[in-house]
Amino acid sequence: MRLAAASLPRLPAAVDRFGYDRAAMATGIVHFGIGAFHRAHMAWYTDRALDAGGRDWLITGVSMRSADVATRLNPQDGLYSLIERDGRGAGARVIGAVGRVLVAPQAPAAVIAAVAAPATRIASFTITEKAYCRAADGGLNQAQAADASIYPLLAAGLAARRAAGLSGITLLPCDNIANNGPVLRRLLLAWLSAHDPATADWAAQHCRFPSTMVDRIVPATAPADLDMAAALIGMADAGAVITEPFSQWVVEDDFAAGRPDWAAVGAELVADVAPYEQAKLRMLNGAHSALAYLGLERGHDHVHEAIADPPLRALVLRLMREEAAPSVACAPGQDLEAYAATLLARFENPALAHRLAQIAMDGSQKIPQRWLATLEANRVKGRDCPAIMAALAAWLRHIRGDNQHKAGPLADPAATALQSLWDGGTADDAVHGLFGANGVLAGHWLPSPATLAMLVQSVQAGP
Ligand code: CS2
Repeated sequence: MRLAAASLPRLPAAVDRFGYDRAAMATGIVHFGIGAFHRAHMAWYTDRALDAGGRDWLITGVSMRSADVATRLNPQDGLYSLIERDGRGAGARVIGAVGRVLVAPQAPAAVIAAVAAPATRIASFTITEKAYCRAADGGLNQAQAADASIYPLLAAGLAARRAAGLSGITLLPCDNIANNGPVLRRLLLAWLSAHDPATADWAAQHCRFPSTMVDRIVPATAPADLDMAAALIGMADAGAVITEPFSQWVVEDDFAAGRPDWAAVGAELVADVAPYEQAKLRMLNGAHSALAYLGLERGHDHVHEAIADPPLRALVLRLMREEAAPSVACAPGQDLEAYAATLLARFENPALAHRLAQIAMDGSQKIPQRWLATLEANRVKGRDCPAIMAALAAWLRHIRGDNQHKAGPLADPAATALQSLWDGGTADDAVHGLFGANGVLAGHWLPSPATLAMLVQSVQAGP
């Protein structure tokens, strides 16, 4: 037996599930990038908001590349189980919020029609940092954007809305990018201005681009996880997702045409997301990336193993408390000491098997907002950041290929440029090619020559 609408009555009573009538609901959200993270986060909030009495917010998921999620979820009527797991046990809930999954390369017209549908009020995104197609100067890389990105699909969908006299929609980015709302707005308007100026004006006037801070640790689902899910729910589920009990979502409350009542189910709707987003990117994600590069070097595979390694644990605590936290402009009542303690406990969760190699991917896209923003804020104040410097050195060795036996070949959209930093074979070339004038990551952090010399030494010193 496999999870689907027809098999719902056969679920064991202990499995939590949605209670609303999906057939009576319209689709209000088109979500781009329907991977495990979305299914454990925004779809879960939306599912419970529908259970609390909301209507017409079903989600059409869009996969930008592979048909994998569609082949898992569509035969199950979009249903899947979300398993929350920690050292004490596991609990499952069957989520009903996803109606169907489209595969953009196979059915671009259906994706455009979904954006243009009168009932659609939100388009949301978890497409990973690189899929926003940002150029080094922060503008849109038009060539990348022309190649199977979200932009041509959104442009056609929004143009159709404008032509039909429909309302604007909210474009809601849920990726780990600082200031993600204004960033998406700038990039999308850049695409539209170049290709359809009238729709650019219309979108600038009628669409909204709120920023969000999203947080839930969701490892990629492994085959053993699906077996565990089947044992819990008493039937096969090819779309099951495993996550931690913790979840946080801070959303700027600025929507063009309404939103589900996410606040009723635990999301925080605020006027300014920046303090939460800074704390999360610099403390959680900053610690994660440090654990990834330093942890792989020290022979670990998973986050919970790396955080139990005493020198690494001390380094991560220092990074969070003494380097990242003081760089955050806090909101009233925001307690970063307590936040660091919660993060530590989450990293220790032994039931997640969160792979360091997964976090180590796409460093060039992640490190600016995770480490370089912290380094720059501290530099301006004259404070050193030895923990982040050690992590940066580990990343440089990772680029050189030191962790290949564990992490495989360098997975990064800038892999070619990064690897060529090591062409001359010296740490000096690599460090200056990264952070010197015209370096691959120049501009985010403005280190002195002495600081760069220290980084060179640290790379050479090794783990
Ligand atoms: C991780 C994040 O893979 C990574 O780079 O740091 O996916 C992290 O698990 C999430 O942002 C947690 O909310």
